[in-house]
Amino acid sequence: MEWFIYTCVFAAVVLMGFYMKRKMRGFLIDNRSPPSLPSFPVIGSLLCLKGHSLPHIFFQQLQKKYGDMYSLMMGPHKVLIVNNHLHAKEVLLKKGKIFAGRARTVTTDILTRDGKDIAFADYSNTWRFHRKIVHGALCMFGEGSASIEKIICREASSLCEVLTDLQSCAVDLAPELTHAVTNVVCSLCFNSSYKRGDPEFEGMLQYSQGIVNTVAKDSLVDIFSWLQLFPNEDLRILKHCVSMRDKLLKKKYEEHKVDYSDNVQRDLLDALLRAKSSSENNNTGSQEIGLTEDHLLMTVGDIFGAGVETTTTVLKWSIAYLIHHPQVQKKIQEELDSKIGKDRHPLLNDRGNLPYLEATIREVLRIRPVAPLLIPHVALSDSSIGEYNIQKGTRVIINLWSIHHDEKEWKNPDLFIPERFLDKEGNSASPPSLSYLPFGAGIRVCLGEALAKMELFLFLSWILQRFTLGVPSGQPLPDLQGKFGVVLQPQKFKVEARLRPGWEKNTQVPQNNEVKSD
Ligand code: STR
Repeated sequence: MEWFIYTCVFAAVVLMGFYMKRKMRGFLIDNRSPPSLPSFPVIGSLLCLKGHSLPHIFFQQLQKKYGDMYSLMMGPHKVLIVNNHLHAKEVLLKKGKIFAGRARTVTTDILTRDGKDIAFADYSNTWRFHRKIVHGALCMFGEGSASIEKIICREASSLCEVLTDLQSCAVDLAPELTHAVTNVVCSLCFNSSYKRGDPEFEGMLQYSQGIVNTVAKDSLVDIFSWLQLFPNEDLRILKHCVSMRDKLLKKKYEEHKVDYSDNVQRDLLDALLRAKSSSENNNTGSQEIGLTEDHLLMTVGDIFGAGVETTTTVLKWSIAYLIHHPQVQKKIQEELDSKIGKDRHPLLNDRGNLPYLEATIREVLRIRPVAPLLIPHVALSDSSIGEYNIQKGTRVIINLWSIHHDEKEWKNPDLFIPERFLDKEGNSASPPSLSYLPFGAGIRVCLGEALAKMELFLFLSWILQRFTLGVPSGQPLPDLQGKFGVVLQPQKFKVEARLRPGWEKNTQVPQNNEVKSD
């Protein structure tokens, strides 16, 4: 009998042990993984996402049910959505290196020759090396540099000339804005610029839009790569646009190689060629470190594409919001009139004196972030975010939209209020919330931040010094929702630019700070 009791107790202990172990494992794993959307074999959570054309807004809404951080399955890929700025900073800053990876997808592989660029390439030594060179080259032309200011002012001046000619017509400003911004980036990358109507420029406009419409927007083919085996209209467009871009890049590259000299650095492409030639001379082996022709072309392509698409998009959003808020436009103009007047054009030095314009730019970047979901990061090893464990290989989407529209952080986040970036006296103040990352953060932070800020300030100040922008009669106000893609673009809209009183005759660059000479 005794042995029977001992056996029963022993069995009970063993069973209890198993039970506890399972419980504990459940606790350790389940309670430390983020809440998850329902998921089915093969398709994962795709049924839940179906029918939502603005994923940043849908992901923001899902917070109500799942909390700030939750996971879902995009087909076979585990994806974590981060909607809160503290978690976002843990990913981008505190654990920046761990989350510095990028996923390879069909569309970005086509665009970047299998990840030989900077924005979409996975974390590697080559990537770090490239980024360093480009960063150095951009700094050279960067803040405080007179040459970049001159280039932007030259383009702002011809943009204002064109606007004068188009005065009082209902025009889509997008091609003109793109032209001006393209010429700035073109000067920086290739030391060249385009005349209006240049067929090469027209071709560029076309291919760039084609790329934005088809690349990296979590289309099905990026989730299930085998779908590329079937006919796919988006992939056909993307390949066509990429081949147009490649022709242009190759032409610039060949031209630069012909008159390259170690002693002169005219532009970004020269800086890259110099890095390639010095690593070859030092026998570092440009192949190993990754300075192949492909890498140089893809890197320049990135900077060129990013430089054009992002700044043009923010200028379009700025104009859309200024048209919706004429009182904001008026305040900027009053500030420009009192701090600059009509006898000279705006300069970078004026930035500190025009806090209302600066606040408006910050507010535009908050309310309509260029890349509302950034570019997804990938965990390079097992790690954690907040209280949750995150497995290696998880794709991490930072929802900048939620971060910039967080009601706990921003009062009336959906309203356009530049004053939130000013103190009571109307001077520039640090952002009222830390929930603000328009250029991302950490080791993949936007390389063009300084350049973008210079361009936005100069273009907008030049335009608003001379013109008042409004809706042409009979036209609707611009739509403010946007089309989701690798950048969040506004829908096309028409604008009427009217010269302000006092500018009717002397519309061009004032005499005392001529910028047309190079
Ligand atoms: C725009 C179109 C093009 O011709 C080339 C590129 C490559 C770089 C991309 C760019 C695109 C869109 C904006 C991106 C940029 C890299 C960084 C930037 C995605 C697709 C942002 O993160 C907003």
